[in-house]
Amino acid sequence: MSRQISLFVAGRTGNGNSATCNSILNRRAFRSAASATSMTRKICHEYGQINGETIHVVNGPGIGYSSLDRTSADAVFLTEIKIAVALNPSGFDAVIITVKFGERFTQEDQDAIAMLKNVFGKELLKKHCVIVMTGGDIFERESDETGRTFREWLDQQHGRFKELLEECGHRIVLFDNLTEDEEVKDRQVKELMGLVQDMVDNGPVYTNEMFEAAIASRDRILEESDLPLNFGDLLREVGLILHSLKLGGSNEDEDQHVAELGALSGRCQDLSVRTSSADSGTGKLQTITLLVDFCQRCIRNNASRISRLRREREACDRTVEESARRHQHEVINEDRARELDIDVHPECMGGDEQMLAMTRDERDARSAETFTRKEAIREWFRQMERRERAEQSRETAQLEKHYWEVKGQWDTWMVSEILKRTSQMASV
Ligand SMILES: Nc1nc2c(ncn2[C@@H]2O[C@H](COP(=O)(O)OP(=O)(O)OP(=O)(O)O)[C@@H](O)[C@H]2O)c(=O)[nH]1
Ligand SMILES: [Mg+2]
Repeated sequence: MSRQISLFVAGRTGNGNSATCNSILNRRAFRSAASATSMTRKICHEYGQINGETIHVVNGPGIGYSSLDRTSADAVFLTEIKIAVALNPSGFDAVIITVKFGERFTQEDQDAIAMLKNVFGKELLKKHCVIVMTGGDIFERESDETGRTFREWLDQQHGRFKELLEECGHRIVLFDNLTEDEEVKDRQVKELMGLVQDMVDNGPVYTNEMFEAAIASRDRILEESDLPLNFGDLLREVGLILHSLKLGGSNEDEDQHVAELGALSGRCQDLSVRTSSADSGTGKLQTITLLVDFCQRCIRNNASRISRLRREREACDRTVEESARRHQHEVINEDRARELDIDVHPECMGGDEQMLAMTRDERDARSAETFTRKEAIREWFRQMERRERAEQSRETAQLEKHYWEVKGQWDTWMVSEILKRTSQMASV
C-alpha cells in the first residue's frame, strides 16, 4: 500500500468530531449538526489529499453516546474502536482529540480520553495526540473584546485541562469549523498537519497487537478471497479522483480547471492500466474497472462541456460586441447630426442615412431594443451554463453513488471478516 497519513478523530460527542474531519478533508464528507443525541453512530472513514499527500480520516463515534447509559456507551465505543482498527490496520499516525472552546472540560471529556488511552495505550497522549479545540470562531469573537491571544488563553488554564495540555506536549490547534474563509481553513489544517508530521517524523506509526492481528488477518482474507491484494488501494484512488473531480467543479478559474481535468484524466489512465494488470483477465476487478470507466467518461464530458461553453460564450460576446458597436455608431451619428447641419449629406460623415432620418423617439426605441437583445443573449448563455452545470453535477452524483455502494460493500465485508478472525481483538 502506498504511503498515507492516517488520523483517528475522537472526542466527547458533540465536540465537533465530524466537523473537524470535514475541515481536514475540506469537504462535507461526514454529517455534522447540532443535535441533542449523537449524530455519528457508526464509525466512518474517508480519504482526501493535502498538498499531494493522501490523508485517511477515520471519524470515530462521539464518545459518551448521549442517548445511552454509561455501560452501553462504553461497550459501543469499544466495538467501534475495533472497527476503526479493522478499517485501518496499518495503525494511526495520530489521534486527534477534540475539545470545544466555550464549554467546560467535563468529566465526560476526561472519560472519553481515558477510554482512548485504554485502547491505544498509556503513551497515547504523550506521543501520538494532537488536540483540536473547536469553536475557533467563538474564541475569535471573545478575543476581539479581550485582546487575549489563544496562547495567552492557554497559559491561563489550570486543572485537568492544563494537565491534558502538558501530557500532549502542548500540541493544540484552534479550529473554526464554520469558517468560509479559505485562508483560515488552509492555515488551521496546515498547522494541524505540521504537528502530525512532527509525530510521523519522530516516531514509528502507532501499532500494538490489535493492529498487528488486524493487518495479518486482512492479508490472509485477501489471499483466501482470491482478490488482488491492491483492491483497497485501487478503490481508494477512484475515491480520490472522484473527490478532485467534484472539487474542480467549483473552480472559478477555467484554465486551471481544464489543466486539473487533464491531470485527472492522466491519473485515470494510470489507474486503468493498474486495474487491468491486477485483474489480468479474471474479471475479479470488474467493479473497479466500471468505476474507472465512469470516472473517465465524467472527466471527458466535463472537458467537452467546458470547451462547448467557451465556444458559445465567445460567439455570444462577439454578437454582443457587434451590437454594442452598432449602437455606438448610431449614437455618434446622432451627435454629429446635432453638431453639423442636419442637411449635410449623411455619406459626408460616413453616417447612416436611415438613422439620421429617424426621430429621437425612434432612435431611443432602437437603443432599448439593442439593450434588450444583448440582455437576452446573455440570459440565454447563463441558462445554458446552468443547464450544463446541473447535468455535470448529476453525472458526478451518479458516479459518487456507485462509488459509495462499492466502498460500503467492501468496508462491511472487510471489517466483518477481520473482526471474525481476530481473536486478540475480540478480547479487547
Ligand atoms: N461555532 C462552532 N460550532 C461548531 C464548530 N465545530 C462544530 N460545531 C458545531 O457543533 C455541533 C456538533 O458538531 P458535530 O461535528 O456534529 O459534532 P460530533 O462530535 O461529530 O457529534 P456526534 O457525531 O453527534 O457525536 C454542530 O452544530 C456543529 O456545527 C466550530 O468550530 N464552531
Ligand atoms: Mg459526528
